[in-house]
Amino acid sequence: MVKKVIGKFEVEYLQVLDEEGNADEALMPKLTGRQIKELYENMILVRTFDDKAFSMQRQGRIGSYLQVKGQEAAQVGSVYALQDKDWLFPMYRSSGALLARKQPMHLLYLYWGGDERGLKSPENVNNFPIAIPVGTQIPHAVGAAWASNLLGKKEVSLVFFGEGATSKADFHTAMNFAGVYQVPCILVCENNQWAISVPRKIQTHSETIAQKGIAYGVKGIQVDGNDIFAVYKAVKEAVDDARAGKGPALIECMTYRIGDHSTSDDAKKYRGEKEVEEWAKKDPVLRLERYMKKKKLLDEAYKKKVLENAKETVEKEVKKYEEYPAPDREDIFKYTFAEMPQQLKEQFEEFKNG
Ligand SMILES: Cc1ncc(C[n+]2csc(CCOP(=O)(O)OP(=O)(O)O)c2C)c(N)n1
Repeated sequence: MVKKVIGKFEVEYLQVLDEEGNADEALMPKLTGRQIKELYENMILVRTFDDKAFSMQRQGRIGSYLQVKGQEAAQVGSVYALQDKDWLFPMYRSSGALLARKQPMHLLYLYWGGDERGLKSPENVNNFPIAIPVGTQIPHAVGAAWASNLLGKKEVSLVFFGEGATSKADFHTAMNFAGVYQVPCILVCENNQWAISVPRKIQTHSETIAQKGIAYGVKGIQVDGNDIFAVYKAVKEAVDDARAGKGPALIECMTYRIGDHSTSDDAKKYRGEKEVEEWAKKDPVLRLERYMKKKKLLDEAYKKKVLENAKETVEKEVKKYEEYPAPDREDIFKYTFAEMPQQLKEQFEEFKNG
């Protein structure tokens, strides 16, 4: 691992793949050719899902949507290090992580179509619902990790948040708790350089997010977040350590939000196109393709097939979403309280009698 002094503090920095797709073999995580292809296929599926979601929002077929574009490596690489029994705490930009973590695609479209049933986790995997309030998922994840320790389970929590969220009390409370109780929680910051229109430079006076770990006695590392091998390696080591009782880790993935903040935003109003173009050259999908080409893991026919398969899956899942039965209107009465209060019972009776 390279120690890099960034500003006043020394933090570890990890990059395995350079921008041309050359790997530092000494740092390369243990992955078979099949696993590398699986990571690639997952990233293409996420991007295809994401592009479709964006265009469906423009067509009025889903509601507001927050694009993943540019952050696929940070999300897919991180969750690849988890076991199904581990706990994932996603934020609103974590559609890629959820897809890679077996959340059925049509359910994700359902959620973005405004139907909360889309967030129900499949039975065999522990996905928490998406948090829309900035940062509130961080103490939840740390709390779940604490519970795992108290129950003597070897389950790890992993939580995603942006660099903007690290300015919130939720982050600091969670970091302190994680450090004091040495909980098995991996805190993954997707530093995509912008919190809506607030650039990282004025978000925090810290040169890195990783150094914020120092104050709490939590291991902090910065990785090239557009390098899927660096992300996977750092998270896998942190997950293994956490599972072995060695406590939490803060992992800062340096990445970039290629799209607008959300479908209600226009980033051209506050950031230059040159910056976006520069980051587009660091595209995580492009970088992995370059590596795979060099290793003879990818040729044009395979690439075409992967994209075709992804498009076919997305179209099938969109159809499933659009044909999904509407929720029962009685559910609004049934699922708000564990037990209906008297007043609601009366309203429910009135509702049933039309
Ligand atoms: C508690 C709370 N305050 C404000 C907002 C409005 N808001 C939505 S996203 C966002 C910026 C968050 O930026 P960052 O944490 O860097 O994540 P990113 O959106 O870049 O992935 C804000 C202020 C919110 N959703 N929740």
